[in-house]
Amino acid sequence: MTAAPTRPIKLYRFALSGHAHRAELFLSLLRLPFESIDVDLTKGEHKRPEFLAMNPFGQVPVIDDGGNIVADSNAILTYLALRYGDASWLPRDPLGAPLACSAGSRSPPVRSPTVRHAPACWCCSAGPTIRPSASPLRMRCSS
Ligand SMILES: N[C@@H](CCC(=O)N[C@@H](CS)C(=O)NCC(=O)O)C(=O)O
Repeated sequence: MTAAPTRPIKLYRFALSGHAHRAELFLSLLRLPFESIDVDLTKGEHKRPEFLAMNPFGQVPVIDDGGNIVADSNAILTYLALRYGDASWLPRDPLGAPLACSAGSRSPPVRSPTVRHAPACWCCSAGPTIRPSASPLRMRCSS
């Protein structure tokens, strides 16, 4: 665990991205200085070479912490927890750590023919009954 960064962490995000919200929330919970950089998915900014250099998958969120580039919300949470958080955020033992990490990938525990799962991310779906592939923005969300 190290002290808070002297330079703000850059968070590349899209305002409607739930995956980016995860990263933003955790940065706030850890009270880390950060600046948000909007990547407009509707304009394809996430597929530009400079963004693909940070994340070849062309997806938000991505963080840049003093030159450490981390993409993928679960990876970002793990990085931040290990670097700036104590063990209450992420256990340091071999079984506890992966258990906490996998919690970020799990489906909600609601299973019912009438209650549909919320999509992993609202920015890529017009509603809980519409699959992300049917998104009017033609974007993809993965867990
Ligand atoms: N596994 C990734 C998924 C990220 C993701 O699906 N991001 C969406 C926005 S919520 C995105 O950038 N979609 C654009 C695309 O795939 O073209 C994570 O957890 O960060």
